[in-house]
Amino acid sequence: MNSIEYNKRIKELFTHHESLIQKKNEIVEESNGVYNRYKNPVLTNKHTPLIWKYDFNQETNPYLMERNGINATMNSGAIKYNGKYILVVRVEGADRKSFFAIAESPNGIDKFRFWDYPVTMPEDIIPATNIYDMRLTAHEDGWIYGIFCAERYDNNAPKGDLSSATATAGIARTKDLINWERLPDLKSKRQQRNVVLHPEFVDGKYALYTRPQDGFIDAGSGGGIGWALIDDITNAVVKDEKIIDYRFYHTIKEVKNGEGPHPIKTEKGWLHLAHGVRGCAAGLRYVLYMYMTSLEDPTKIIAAPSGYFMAPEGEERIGDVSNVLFTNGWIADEDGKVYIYYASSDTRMHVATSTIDKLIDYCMNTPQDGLTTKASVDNIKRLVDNNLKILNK
Ligand code: BGC
Ligand code: BMA
Repeated sequence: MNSIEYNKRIKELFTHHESLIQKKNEIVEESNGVYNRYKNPVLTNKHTPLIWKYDFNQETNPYLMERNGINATMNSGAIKYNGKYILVVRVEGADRKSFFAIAESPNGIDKFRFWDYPVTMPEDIIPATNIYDMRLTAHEDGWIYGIFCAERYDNNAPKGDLSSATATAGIARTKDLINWERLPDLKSKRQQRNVVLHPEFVDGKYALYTRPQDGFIDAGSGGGIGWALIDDITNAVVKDEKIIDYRFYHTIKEVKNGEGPHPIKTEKGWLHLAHGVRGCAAGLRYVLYMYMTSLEDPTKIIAAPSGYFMAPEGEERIGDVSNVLFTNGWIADEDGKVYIYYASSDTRMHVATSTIDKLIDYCMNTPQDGLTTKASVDNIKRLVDNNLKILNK
C-alpha cells in the first residue's frame, strides 16, 4: 500500500466509525406500557475508539491491522454529570480482560462517544486479574463512588484447576470521573459480587447492598440481596449483614439475584432494579426485576411485583453469554424520565425509557408472586372477572 492509499483507508475507517456514532436512535413504540425499548444498541464493540485498536503508523503497521481487539461493551454504570449522560462501560478485550471506559451522550439515547483513554484504576494491595460491573453512586458525602467486582485467581485451587477464582468488591472514588482514588477492597467473611453503595447515610453510616456468596459462582446459602452498614468507607468491613430480598424456589431469581444500580429515591419509597437468575437446560437465564423499599426503613420491602421486568428479546438473546440481560446503571432526570441502561448477553449496551410514576405504578400494582400455579391463575381470573364486567357494561 502506498501512503496515499494508506491514508485513504484510515479516512474511510474514521468516516464509517463516525457515522455509527452519529446514527439516530429510535424509540420502539410497541410497549407493554411500562417502558419503551430503542431500536439500536447504544454501544457495541464497534463504537470503541479506533485509536484503541489500530496503530496508525504505516511503518509499524503496514497492513493497517487492528492491534488490540475489542470484544464487547456491556454492564455499564451510569450517572448524569455536567448535564451529560455518562456510562462507565465494562469493555472487554479480545483477551477476555475487562476494563472501565467512559462514554458520554448529550441525550441518553444515542451519540454515545468514548473518551480517548480508558479509566486508569489504581490497584488494591493485592492486584486483581479482572475488574468489572461498576455501580456509580454520587453519595451525599460529596464523592462519586464506583464499586465493582475484583476477581483474582483462587490460590487454594487444586493443581491444574485454572478456573477457580474469588470475587471481592473493589471500591474507588472520584470527583471528576478521571482521577480515581482506590480504597481498600471490602472486607467480608464471604465472597461478594454486585455490591452497591446506597446514596445516603443511614444512621450516620454508609450503607451497602451486598450479595454474599458461598463460592465464586455459587450464591449458595447467601440467601439473596443483603444490606450492611459500614463505619468507615476508607476501610470498609461488613460486620452485620442481613438479607433484604430473598431468593425463592421456582421464581426468576431461584439461583441468584443481585442489586442493579443504586435505588432511586421517590415520594413513595426507594425504587430498585435488580437481576434474577434461574438455571435451565440452556444454562443460566438472567432477567431484570424490580422492587421497592420503605423511605423510613430502607431494609423493608414495600412492593415486590412478580416475575421479570425485562427479559432478553430478539437479538438480545444472543451473544457471548446468551440469554442474559444485566443492568448496573440507570439515570433519573429531573422531569421524572428514567433511562435504564442494560446489557444483553454480555455483548452490547441498550437503553429503555420509562418514568418514575410508571415504575412506581408497576411496582405497586403488579400482583406479587404467589409462588404457585394456582396463585397465578387466581390472579388472572380476578382480572378477567373485573374486565368482563367493564367490557360487557
Ligand atoms: C465473568 C463475569 C461473570 C462471573 C461469574 C467472571 O469471570 O467475567 O462476567 O459474572 O465470572 O460467572
Ligand atoms: C455475572 C454478572 C455479570 C454477567 C453475568 C452473565 O454473574 O456479574 O458480569 O453479565 O454473570 O455472564
